[in-house]
Order: sequence, then structure tokens, then C-alpha cells
Amino acid sequence: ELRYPERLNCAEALLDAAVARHGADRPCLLTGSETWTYGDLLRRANQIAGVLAEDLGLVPGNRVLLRGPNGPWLVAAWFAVLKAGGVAVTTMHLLRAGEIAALAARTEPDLVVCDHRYTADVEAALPGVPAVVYGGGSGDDLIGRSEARSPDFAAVATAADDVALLAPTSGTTGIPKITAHFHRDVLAINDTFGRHVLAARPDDVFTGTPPLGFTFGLGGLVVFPLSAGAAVVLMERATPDGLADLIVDHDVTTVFTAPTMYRALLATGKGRALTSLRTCVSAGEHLPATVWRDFHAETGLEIVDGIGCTELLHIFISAAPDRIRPGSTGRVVPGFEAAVLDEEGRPVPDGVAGRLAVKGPTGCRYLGDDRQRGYVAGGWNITGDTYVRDADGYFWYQARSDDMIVSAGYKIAGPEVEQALVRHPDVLEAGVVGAPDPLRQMIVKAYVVLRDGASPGPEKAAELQDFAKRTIAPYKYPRSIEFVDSLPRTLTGKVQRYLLRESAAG
Ligand code: 3SK
Repeated sequence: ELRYPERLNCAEALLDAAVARHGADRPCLLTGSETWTYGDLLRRANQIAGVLAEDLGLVPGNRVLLRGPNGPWLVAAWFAVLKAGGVAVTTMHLLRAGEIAALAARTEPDLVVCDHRYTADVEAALPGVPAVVYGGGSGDDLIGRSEARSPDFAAVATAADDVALLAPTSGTTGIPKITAHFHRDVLAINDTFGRHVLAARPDDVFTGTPPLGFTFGLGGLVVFPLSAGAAVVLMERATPDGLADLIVDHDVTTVFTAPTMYRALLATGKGRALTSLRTCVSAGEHLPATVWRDFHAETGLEIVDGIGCTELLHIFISAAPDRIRPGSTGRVVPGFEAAVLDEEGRPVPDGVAGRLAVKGPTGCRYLGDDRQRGYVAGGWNITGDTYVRDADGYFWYQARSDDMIVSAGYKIAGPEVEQALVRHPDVLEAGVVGAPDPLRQMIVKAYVVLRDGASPGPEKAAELQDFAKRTIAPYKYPRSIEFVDSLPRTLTGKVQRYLLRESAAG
């Protein structure tokens, strides 16, 4: 069992402790143009905490919605909120106004901290909520104001089980669920997956593609490297070539990304140049054995697959490199329990497929949500995945057991895309499912019925795709659109998604 002191501030336990242990001069956060040492990050986080607490009136327990692409100031703001005793509401910066409003309706933020390039949607979504902007070089933004502040800030003595993070996760219906995580949970992900699988070292250099607004990224690009005293190279936007070059240029040892990017890295032809890599972590979607083998043949590296979820904060099933069985996600990470259940919630024998359930030190707790009952039973989180466990305790992914579309590591709810499409004046109705895809594993496919007078065709498809990208986060847009005369329905009028899925599978 993991034990933490009763009074624990995870930001202090991570950042102040790293400076004390590894020294202020150690490189911490790098970008293409900047290097922040551990001392720089601590000072800037403290100065921002000063602004939040003293100028903006943040009091412990206040919720701060953070919005921005991966970068050092976002990391500093995250630490600042936590040091000041606030609760960080993590968001994906690509969300549009409607999606932000839906999150805010549930999380009720007291303040927004936003990258200067992403303020428009926030202003539209949260008109009454005070917002402070960073970046853009204006002297009176958060950065400018923080420079006049003391480099020291005494962290608020939060309790280990005070809420530190509110992390949204897309529900299958498109209505987000908000998971609540305690200060101790942030340390617990390092004391489980970090210690037993990753085993990072101070001389490691991390990078990766997941946004910090997704807990996969927050763990992989902040919590794990800082727990080890390692450096992290942060990228705002990753292309396969850009990622490969960055790995080479910075002698990156540890990368966090999804299977789609491992495939794409191979396709760059630069696989053999990735000689500095030691650890490659894959999560977000199932890693097929073929991708594992192709990557191993090209680089000699064994990708560490893992399954995690926002509900449990990070990875709970995985295998360290010397224990990997290609195609299997791995074994339960020490500290967690996992089971495979039938429809009635009873454990099935090894070798039989069922719904994956997990229990552990990091959750699961939804914020004021009736759906808690459907997803959490006796402390077990019922995931949306179908798995088989073998006699050696290895878990083998079979399929999603719900309607979620997992595309290039993003989880996308079909109904949310449908709701976006029907807001277009030419769309009468839409049915959205996943279609198999060689690169992204799944793509979002929309079956669209147009209103009388509108003409189907490639131009209309492109127009609807643009409309979807403007209405919801662009990664959710339907990459394939098929125009149909009607959607298949049951006698009671429900769309028969399984028929659409069969059609999409060809
Ligand atoms: O949701 C996921 O796929 C995930 C994977 C690893 C770690 C954390 C998360 C949320």
C-alpha cells in the first residue's frame, strides 16, 4: 500500500523536492529555442503563484481552468495553481467554445489561465469568469506581472487527499465526465508505473506528443521526468519528421506517444537514427503486435505498451521491457488490481473475453455525476475495453466494449460529432461510427442525410468537414463522409449503429 504524509502538496513534493535533490542548475524544460533549469521553473511557478494568490485573490480550493499547448509556461502555471492550493482543471487546448462551456458547466472554474493565442473560445464560453493570459509579450499579462513577484512562495499545506486536479474525459454520449484526483494521486502514478515500469533516471531526456491537458501527457511529460530529475523537450505540435529530428537533436532517451506515431516514425525512414532512445511508451490506443515488431526490427527497441485512463490518471497495465509479450498490453502494474468481468459483473475465467475493470490508489471518482454508478462498482472502474487475461496474468486487448471511437490515440464520442454535423443547415441527420484505418487504427466516419435541395458530393463533404473542425476540436472531424438517403433505424426509431459500423468495416 502506498503511504503519503497527511499534509502533502504534490507540486511542492515534485518541484521543490527536485530542486533540493538535483540542484537548481539542472536542465528541466526545453523547447526549440529555450532551456529552463529546475531553478527557473521553481522561481517562475512561485512568482505566478504570487500573482494568483495576492493579485487575483485565489484561495485554496479555487478551481483554475488551464488552456494552452504544451510549453514551459503552461507547466509553470500548473505548478503555481497547485502550490497556491488551487485545483487545476486541465483541458485540451484545441477544444472549441461549446466544448469548453460544457466542461465549465461541470467544473465551475473561478479563474482561467490561458495562452494568448487561445482566448477567443474562452471569452465566448465563459463570459463571466475572470481570465488571465500568458505569452504574446505584453508586460501586463501573467508573465509580465509575475516578474515583479518574489521568487519564493510557501506552498499551501494541502491534505494528501485534497483534490488537486479535475481532469475531463469524453463520455460515450459526448457529455464529458470530470474525474477528480487528489494530491497523493499525482505522486502515486510515479510510485506505480513510474517506479515499476519506467524506472527513469536523472540523465534521461523525455519528449512526447500527448497534450498536457490529457493525463497521459501530464504524467509522461511532467510528473515522471520531474520525479526523476530528468529533462523534458516540449513540443507544441508534432509531425513524425519533426519528432524524429527532435529525438536526434536532443539525444532523447524516453518518448511517450501513441501507436499511430510509432507507425508514422517508421514511415519517415529515420528509425535507424533514433539511437539515443532507451524507452518508448505507447498508450492511448491498442498497440498491435505488427507495429511492435516492425519498430523493433528497425530500431532494436521494445515499445512499452500500456493502458491507462483519465479515471485512474495514468497507466495501470503494462510490462517493463524485459517482460514484454508483443501484442499484449502487459500485466497489472503493482499497486493496481485488474479483473475481466462478464455482463453481470462477475469475473470470467482466464482465456475468456470480458469487460476490463480496474481498481487502484488513483481513483476512480467522478465529480457529481450520476454516471458514477454505471462506471464504478465497489471501487472498480469499469473501462470501455474488452480484454482476455491469460494464465500468466498478461492482458490481451480484444475491442472497445462501448461506442467510443479511438483514433490515433484520441477518444471521440460519435454522438458529439453527430450533434456538431446537424448544426449545419444542410444536414438533416447524421450517424457517426469508427471505420478501420491502416494508420490511425480507426477514423471517424459520418453517414449523412442531407436536407432537400442540398447536393451531395466531394465539395459538400469538404464543407461539412470544415464546419465540424470549427464547431468541435479539429481532431474529432469526420475524415470520411458518406451521403445516404436515410439512416438505418429500429422500429422504435433508434439509429442502428451496429449496421453503420458493419458498413464502415466494409
Ligand atoms: O486514456 C488513455 O488512453 C490514457 C492512457 C495512458 C495514461 C493516461 C490516459 C488517460
